[in-house]
Amino acid sequence: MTSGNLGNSTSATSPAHTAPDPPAPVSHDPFFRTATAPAFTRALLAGLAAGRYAAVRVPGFMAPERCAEVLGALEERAFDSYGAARVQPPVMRFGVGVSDHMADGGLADSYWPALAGHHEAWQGLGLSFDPFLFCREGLGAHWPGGVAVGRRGGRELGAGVAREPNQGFRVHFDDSLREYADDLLDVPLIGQFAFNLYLSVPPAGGETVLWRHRWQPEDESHRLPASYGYDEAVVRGAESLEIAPRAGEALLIDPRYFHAVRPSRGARRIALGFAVGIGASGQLLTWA
Ligand SMILES: O=C(O)CCC(=O)C(=O)O
Ligand SMILES: [Fe+2]
Repeated sequence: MTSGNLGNSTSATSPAHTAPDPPAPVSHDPFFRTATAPAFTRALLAGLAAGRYAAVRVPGFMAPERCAEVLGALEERAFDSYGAARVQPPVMRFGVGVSDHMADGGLADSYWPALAGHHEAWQGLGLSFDPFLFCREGLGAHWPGGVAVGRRGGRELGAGVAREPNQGFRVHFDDSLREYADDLLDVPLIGQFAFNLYLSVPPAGGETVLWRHRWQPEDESHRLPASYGYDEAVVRGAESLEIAPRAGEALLIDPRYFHAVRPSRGARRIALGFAVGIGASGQLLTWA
């Protein structure tokens, strides 16, 4: 600390020499940052799991022609919305995820027939490739343990959904350890990520924001009634970083940091998404 102008009588008497207020103290965690790379390397995945980064971006993860094929097929279809009681403002989605089938700290039986319908709907798009398999392969290409879709009771969970949060996602965090009473997957997890591949992004808005704050019990006073989300006051004062995703980009975040998506303006914001765990087996496991 320096004492600045203390003892400098000139600046005290002459407005012309008045120094501006010193900037507010800036505190920055050098590990609360984004890495941008051409691929999800072993070092980046390990670094994200270990807390060396908050997010990893891979621009151009999916080629424009492939994005256009998936997007063109999805744009023709009607999207569902997440359960309206829990997800306000509404988020549209194509496909089935576990979050609408939670019961008593576990996964409701209703998930499985819904997942059969999900497979039919995705098959019905008539795509020339499986976009979730493509994403998994790119995600796990350099990971020694490889990648697979997670299982529960021996049954394969859903591989992913297309999500369209045009009005944004509220401030929330994702942590399957806290959401489910027991392990969601047959293999216990030692780390968690959230994966998104952006097919279409708006010209304005649609940013993903992360805050350097993880859930603590006091945060429940900020929880919005019956919602998945929290009042933004829960992250007040926390360091944040904002990511404006590009079409074709893959983003992997540590979803235990509180995060949100800002409302989009001017175009649909459609992303393929799934949860990723690092299994105690060493394999990456995905689910939706
Ligand atoms: O769409 C995004 O950028 C992030 C969505 C989200 O909340 C998540 O993937 O956990
Ligand atoms: Fe999330």
